[in-house]
Formats: sequence, C-alpha cells, structure tokens
Amino acid sequence: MIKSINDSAVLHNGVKMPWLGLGVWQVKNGQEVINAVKWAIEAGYRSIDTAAIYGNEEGVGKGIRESGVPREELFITTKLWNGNQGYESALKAFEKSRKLLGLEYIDLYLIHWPVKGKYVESWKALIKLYNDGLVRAIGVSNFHIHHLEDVIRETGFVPMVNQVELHPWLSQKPLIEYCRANKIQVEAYSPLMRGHIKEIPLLAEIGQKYGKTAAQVVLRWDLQNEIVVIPKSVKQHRIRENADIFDFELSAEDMKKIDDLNRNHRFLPDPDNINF
Ligand code: 1BO
Repeated sequence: MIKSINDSAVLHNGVKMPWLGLGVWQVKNGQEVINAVKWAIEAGYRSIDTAAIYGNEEGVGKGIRESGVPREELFITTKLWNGNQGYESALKAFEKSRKLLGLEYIDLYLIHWPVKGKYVESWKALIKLYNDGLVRAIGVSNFHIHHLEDVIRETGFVPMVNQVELHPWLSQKPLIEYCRANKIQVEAYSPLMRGHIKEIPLLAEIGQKYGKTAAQVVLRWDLQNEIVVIPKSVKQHRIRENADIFDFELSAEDMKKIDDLNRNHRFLPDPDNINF
C-alpha cells in the first residue's frame, strides 16, 4: 500500500520516481509557475512535470532553486517537443531544456508524442542522453502499444515510463497490462479530466464515505492501480488537497465502481491522429 508522499515507484533501471508529482501544463512561465512549484515542494511533493512546449521550464527551474530543497531530493521531468524530433534535433532540444531549467541533469526525459517517421530516431537520441549520464531515466508519452513495440524492436531499449492521458473515462486497461508486462511505469496526465470530474456524482458520493473530495478519490484510485499521477493546479489549497491522499484506502468495491466508469473518452487527440 502506498502510504506516504515520499513513497516512490521503482523504474526498471532501479531509479525511484515519486508516485505523486505536480503537472504544470498550461501554467504561465514566471510567478505563476514559480509559486506553484514552491507551494508543491512546501506541501511535500518531490516531483515536477514540465515540457518544452509548456514554455515554463525557466520558471520551473527558478521555483526549484527558490524552494531551498536540495536538487538531488527532487525528480524533474521534461519532454521533447514534436517539432524537434529526430536524432540531432532531439539532442539540441534536450540541451535547451536543460539550460532553461538550469539543471546539470534531468531525472526523466520523455518523447512528448509519437510523431510518425521520427519517434524511433528520437528514441535513439534519448538512449544516447541516458548512456551519457545526462538523464537518469528516459521514456515516452502518448504512446500506444504499437508505438512501444516499434521502439523496443528497433533499439532493444525498453522505455522506463509511458505518460498518457488516463482518468475514470479513459482507464487504459489494455495499455496498463502491456506496460506492466514490460516493466514500463504508467503515468497519468489530466487525471482530473480537465475539471469534468464534477460531472460524475459517484466520485463525490464515494468521497463522502472516506471524508475526501472527488479529486482525492480519483488520485487515490490511480495510486491503488500503481499509476504515477501528476495533477495540475496553480492554487495553493488545491495543490495541498491533491497531496492529501495517503491516509485512506479505497475498498475493492469502490475501485471497481470507478473502473466501470470507463468509456474510452479522450479530451486530447488520439496519438495516432495528431497534426501538431
Ligand atoms: C500538448 C500537451 C499535452 C500534455 O502534455
């Protein structure tokens, strides 16, 4: 059972990755992201998830430094944007992200989306960064099973993480099974359905039994499914609320009720049909 904000998933190379992190997609660079990062670290988070396309790596770096928590206690993720995919351009983009963040190394570097014809070459660049010791773990995001099969077949190197859209309306069970079988840690983005959890009264009803909110119920459901989760918020009380999920356990019956909400609904595009 995951009992503390300090508990971590262990990736297939032995690196520990906190089960809970702060996501900063659509958080403004500057004071907004600096505050969010500092409040999260103050609340006990040790993992922050950004990306080149979010445009806030610089602010994330400032927030980390201003938090006063030693760098080695933190787990920082960033991602390679689609327009920079390919071998040489991925290496350059990584260097730019690392400089903007002001970090000597990154904990986890991900390919943001499987850009057709490019993601295998990008993956080879990430393997080089890993072998050069510039990044502690490498992975992918928005990869279907067939994309994962491609990079594994072409390189023999299994991604440590696959970060995907995952929430009660998109439970991703077949992908989770494949990842488990291949020791790929699944990580959920948009876990709170971009605000749409309000439309599911069952979540608040379940929460009442445990003295928790609908959001806390969903985040706990992720943890009990051994999914790393990165809820986004820029509000200090929400950042704290999202971290208050380590003192209760959903029953098997409630877990099943949430599983049964799945309707394979995406708020973001299907990774097989991206045009960006
Ligand atoms: C376009 C960004 C999706 C979440 O990382």
